[in-house]
Amino acid sequence: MTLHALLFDVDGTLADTERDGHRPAFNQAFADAGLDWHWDVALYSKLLAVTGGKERMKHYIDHYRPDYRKPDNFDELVAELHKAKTRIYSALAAQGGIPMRPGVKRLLAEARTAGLRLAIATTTTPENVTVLLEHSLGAGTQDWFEVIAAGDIVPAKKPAPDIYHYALEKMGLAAADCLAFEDSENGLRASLGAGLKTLVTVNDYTLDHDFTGAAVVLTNLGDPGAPNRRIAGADLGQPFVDVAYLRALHQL
Ligand code: XBP
Ligand code: MG
Repeated sequence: MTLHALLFDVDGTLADTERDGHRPAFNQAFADAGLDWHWDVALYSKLLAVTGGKERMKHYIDHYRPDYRKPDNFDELVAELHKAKTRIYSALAAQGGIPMRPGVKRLLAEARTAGLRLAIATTTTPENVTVLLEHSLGAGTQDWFEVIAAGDIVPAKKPAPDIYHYALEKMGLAAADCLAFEDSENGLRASLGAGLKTLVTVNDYTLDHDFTGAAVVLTNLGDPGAPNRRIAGADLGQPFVDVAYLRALHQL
């Protein structure tokens, strides 16, 4: 079995986008529209159970706002709010305000040098990904990824495996040739559902998620001078993730 490709989730995996990117962007869009909807850090943690921004807004209204009377054009309102939220998020990301997580840039660069193919599989809107890569990973880095599978390109978002199936099909690769990188339970269900061995790096929002089935669960990718911590799964005896580590993990 040879490792050919790495498939990355974006939100929470490449960068901590949720708390300081998506969440304030939603709140700004709500305020601009004159709505009294507001998602604090604790509430957003619960709302993250639902992937997809439009789906999340509908879930919020259905489960947390029994007082809110939906207008006839509620779906259109949600779509408009989501467009506004995407503009606000993109502007934030374009200021370089959302840095990559530890080890991400190094590992991506090393993987490219080693000839590994790279792809993205995320539920977020495509524009959010390209702006984030361009401004936080570096100019031209979206070309590092031969497939950017994102958003509504498949009808069923994570935890459905569809976005991973889509990326694998576009690359012409079998799941067994690849590794996936995720940060959340929904993401892991999606990658495992597509048959992908998965490395999880947790963040504040996902620390207590159920990561049963992950090959390894780490605090972050780590760097040679900044070790990570292994929370569960395979012990490869190295406190940072590099290509040799990934090849060994893939063999297990
Ligand atoms: C990410 C999501 C996305 C973002 C918001 O999940 O669920 O919905 O929170 O982006 P994952 P949009 O990391 O598992 O892909 O508002 O563009 O949907
Ligand atoms: Mg994620």
